[in-house]
Amino acid sequence: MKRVATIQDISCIGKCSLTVALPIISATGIETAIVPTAVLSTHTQFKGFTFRDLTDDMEPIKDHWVKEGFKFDALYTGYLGSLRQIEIVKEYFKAFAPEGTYKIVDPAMADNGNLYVGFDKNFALEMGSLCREADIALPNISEAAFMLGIDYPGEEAPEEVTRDILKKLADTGIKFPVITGVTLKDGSFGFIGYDSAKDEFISYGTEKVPYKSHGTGDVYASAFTGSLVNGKSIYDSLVIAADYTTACIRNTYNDPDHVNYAVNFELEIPYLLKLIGK
Ligand code: PXL
Repeated sequence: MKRVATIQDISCIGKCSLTVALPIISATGIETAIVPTAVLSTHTQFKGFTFRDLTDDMEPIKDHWVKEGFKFDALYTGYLGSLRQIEIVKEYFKAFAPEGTYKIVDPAMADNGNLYVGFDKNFALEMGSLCREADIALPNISEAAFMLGIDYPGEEAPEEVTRDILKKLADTGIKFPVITGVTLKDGSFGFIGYDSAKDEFISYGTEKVPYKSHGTGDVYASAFTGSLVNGKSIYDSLVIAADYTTACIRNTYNDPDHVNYAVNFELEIPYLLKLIGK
């Protein structure tokens, strides 16, 4: 069985980070090891959330895993709570990601042009340094702009602007940046990526649902990881993740009882498995 380790927080209510990554990646038939970086009562879009920092546990967990000789097919990181956690994740990469182990970084830290509560511009630049160590980095357009220290170009930035940002990310040393949640020229919704090794842009769009929610980046990155580790190509995995995430958004949009803090990712897991061919 394949094994992934994912490093991010537990938001007890919020359907994001580990409470999304664990069920989605496990459902695709992959053992999913977790490193919880913090425990929050809710994600940070709620007011008054509690936050228990688990940074001090991260290195002992790594050291124990090294002693036990655990191996991973991919390391996938999402929301990280501090600069020190970014540095510790780099140690995980050194310890567990030899050639052949995918390093997937979702620099989950901003949306709609705003950094999440608790982050500053310096943190965003440091996230850039983690993305430089990744095989694939999956920022949204806000995160991409913050990592470059440039003005936010808006959710519906023209494709040329997004491509320019991707090139700039590659110029900083990020090998394969993929900006998710973009609206393409034809009005469809998906991703644009830039493979610097091939000097090639890739993109894909699917039907746009007029609904915006939290946690969709986490759903996307988790489905991407599950698909990639199941042997799909990078491009096919990006497409599968786009189709699945859109289905989750559509499901939520059509559900009169939906919550306003996350998407109905659970109800579309059978569709994800179908896309992966499971
Ligand atoms: O979905 C990203 C995310 C992950 N973890 C925490 C968050 C958010 C977004 O707000 O607050 C704690």
